[in-house]
Amino acid sequence: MQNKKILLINPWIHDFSAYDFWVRPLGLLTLAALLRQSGFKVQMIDCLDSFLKERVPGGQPGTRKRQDWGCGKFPSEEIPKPEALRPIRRRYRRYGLSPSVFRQILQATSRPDLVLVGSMMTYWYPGVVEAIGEVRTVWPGVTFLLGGNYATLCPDHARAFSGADVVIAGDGEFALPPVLGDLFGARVDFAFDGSDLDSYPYPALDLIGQLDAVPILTSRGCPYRCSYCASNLLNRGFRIRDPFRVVDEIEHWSRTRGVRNFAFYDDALLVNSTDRAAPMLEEIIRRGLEVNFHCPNGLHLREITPRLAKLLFGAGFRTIRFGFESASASRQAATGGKITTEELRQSVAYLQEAGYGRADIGVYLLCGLPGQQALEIEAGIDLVRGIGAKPILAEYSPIPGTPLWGEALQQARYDIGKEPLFHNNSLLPCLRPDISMADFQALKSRTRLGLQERGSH
Ligand code: B12
Ligand code: SF4
Repeated sequence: MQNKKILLINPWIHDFSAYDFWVRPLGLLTLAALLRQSGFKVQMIDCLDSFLKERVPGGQPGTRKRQDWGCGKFPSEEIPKPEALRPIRRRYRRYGLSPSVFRQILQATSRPDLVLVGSMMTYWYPGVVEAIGEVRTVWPGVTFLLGGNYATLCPDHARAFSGADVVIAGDGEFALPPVLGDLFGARVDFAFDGSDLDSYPYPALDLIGQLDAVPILTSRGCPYRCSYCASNLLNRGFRIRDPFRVVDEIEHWSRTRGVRNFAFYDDALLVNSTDRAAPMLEEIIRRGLEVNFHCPNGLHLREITPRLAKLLFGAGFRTIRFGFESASASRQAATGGKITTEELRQSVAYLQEAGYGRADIGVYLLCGLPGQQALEIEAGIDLVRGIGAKPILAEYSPIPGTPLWGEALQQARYDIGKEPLFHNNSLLPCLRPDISMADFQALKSRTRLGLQERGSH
């Protein structure tokens, strides 16, 4: 496969709002590393790379605003809403590179033998459609393979509307070799052991511009089965890495590329912490790695002990977010039992003792679940504030195939079964009809009462 060129594309986000909370195309970068190991020539265009514009010949520095911690605003421009979203009275935007810069990059790139397109949120598929359309205009006849979360969770929709030639569900490292073998008429093997995450190469981060933050995984999947979550549909069970190998990777990016900010993408970073997170944190401290860690995904509060809290603080975990979701005991039990209110109180107390302040301890509360009353959300906000943490409302995005999907389908205000655009969390598609948008805004304001905002969220 020495001569075969593969272009990987991370498409734009089309949405009402988007913020770069360390958003990097980790799945595509992992596939790029495996492809390169097998002898393919790989190139990548990350439409969300805020620094890419400067790499275009004659390109000007972007107007992006970055924070010190490697997150910040995406460049964006207002675009017309897709037909289905016309009645929504909010502005719609394309986040990422301008299409003219994208075309310039394509023109400076030699024609690939194959294009791999990734996808993240199901409701971001218009960015996929646009990217495929743009590339087809430049290279008619080139073959497109589409994978990622949208392709996995909405395969029929993706086949009908994305414009890709082949739609591939699931982890690309397992699915791609036979497809590439058929396309190129030769056997393709990726050099990794699917049961051992440490046998994967590091993601090909050299393919994206300036590395102001690096995404890190210590595991794939999650042992829990919460009814609103797709983790189980997207992963082959719960697989974990050796904690010392994770620290090797952090040290590698820190020493070779000067990276100071790392974002954990795990679904279950703290699960089985005695064997995983605790030794990893001790090793980070022992090696004297002076870097910042961020956890935009909810961590498991149940795992926090006084020792683990001190280790998190000592190792440089700056952005910590926890999944609590609801103060209702019946909701906690019905959705999967990952946490109780007593465990929340106890864990927050340990985090405070370790040195974290109220604004540092972000606690996610799901809102807009099917049938959920405003009182339940309000009680969650008051509880989290009352124990000295920061409540963060996480709007529920209904996901096909999850246990809660049936209820969501019945109660949604939009046709979520037909149109993935309506999965958008910011539409609050399953919000009860007796909760108005004004009520919801009032709940949002309640989360901020008495809180001096600090940090990245
Ligand atoms: C990290 C993460 C984030 C990060 C950003 C990540 C990013 N790069 O954009 C942050 C924290 C910002 C985030 C935010 C949110 N997220 Co999120 N997130 C994830 C998470 C945990 C991991 C994604 C990841 O990088 N995995 C690791 C890499 C290695 O895997 P991967 O990208 O899937 O790639 C593999 C395959 O997909 C495939 N593949 C990928 N591309 C391609 C291409 C080809 C051609 C092929 C063949 C294969 C292939 O192979 C890859 C390697 O195995 C997923 C859950 C999950 N486990 O996937 C949720 C998930 C995607 N998020 C979800 C949700 C709900 C949200 C929020 C709405 C939460 C909220 N209520 O606020 C917000 C929305 C953000 C917004 N609107 O701006 C949902 C999806 C919802 C939907 N309708 O699509 C998920 C599935 C979690 C869930 N609850 O079930 N998220
Ligand atoms: S604990 Fe988190 S990642 Fe695991 S199933 Fe529940 S919501 Fe998903």
